[in-house]
Amino acid sequence: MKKTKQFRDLIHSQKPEFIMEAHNGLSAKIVEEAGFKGIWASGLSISAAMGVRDNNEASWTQVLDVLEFMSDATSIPILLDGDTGYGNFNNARRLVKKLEQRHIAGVCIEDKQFPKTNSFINGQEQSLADIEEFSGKIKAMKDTQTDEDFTVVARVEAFITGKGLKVALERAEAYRKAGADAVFIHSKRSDVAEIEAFMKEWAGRLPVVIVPTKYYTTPTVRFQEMGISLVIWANHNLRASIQAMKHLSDRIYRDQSLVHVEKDVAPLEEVFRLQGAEELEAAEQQYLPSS
Ligand code: SPV
Ligand code: MG
Repeated sequence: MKKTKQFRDLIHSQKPEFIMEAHNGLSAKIVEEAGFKGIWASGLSISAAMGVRDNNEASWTQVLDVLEFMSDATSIPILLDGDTGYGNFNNARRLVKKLEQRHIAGVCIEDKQFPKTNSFINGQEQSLADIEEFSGKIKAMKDTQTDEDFTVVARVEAFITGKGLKVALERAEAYRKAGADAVFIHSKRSDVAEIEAFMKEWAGRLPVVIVPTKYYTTPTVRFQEMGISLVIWANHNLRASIQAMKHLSDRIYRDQSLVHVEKDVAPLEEVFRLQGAEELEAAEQQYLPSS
């Protein structure tokens, strides 16, 4: 099945579905092998893996290059965290064209200003995009896609910027009218109060996506009760790799030896397996002249 259709089915599933962050070809492959039905190409994680900030310091074509590796390495759908769309409606619609060419299933754009700042950094000081301008951007993206199953998710940053439920609902409704396929409602509270309030009033007008990074203690069953369609575990492969790499580098630096770490790292055979070395060996048999 096309990746776009796979993703469309996910967001329209009757129960919450779960997708997992990846930030390069390797982590994308690991997410697929774990059993996830989709991948979140996180802006935070991709930029952090490049050693830059989540402020559009990496150019959109650099992000596209990473995505291409992620898409080639996997067969499950990828939802790109497209930040604010990297410009105005024109930049955003060109993004859609390029994503479709790379078999990316959908893109999420957030209603903030370019260059964006991560939602968990000084959210109160961040300003929202003009509602009309952002709606036009969504419309342009939907008008550009050639695959009817390509998904555009509209991310509402009202709560992040200190605005209340009324603003969140007004914006979500405007983006629905503009043609968005789903709404991502974000919150930086450690409880689920804002999300719950939104879900009550929203009443299923479009599928809703959440990222429970800050309210991670909320039992997953509550998301089901609220009618959430898609839960994104947004940055945990990146954070796990930071922890693991720091620990390992410190240890090897101190020990000046590999003796104590060998048991803690993936065997080289596992690296080769993940890279698909076996397939190349078989292809060599088939295509190289035998000596
Ligand atoms: C990301 O993963 O880059 C996101 C989610 O946009 S968050 O960091 O929660 O804003
Ligand atoms: Mg992001």
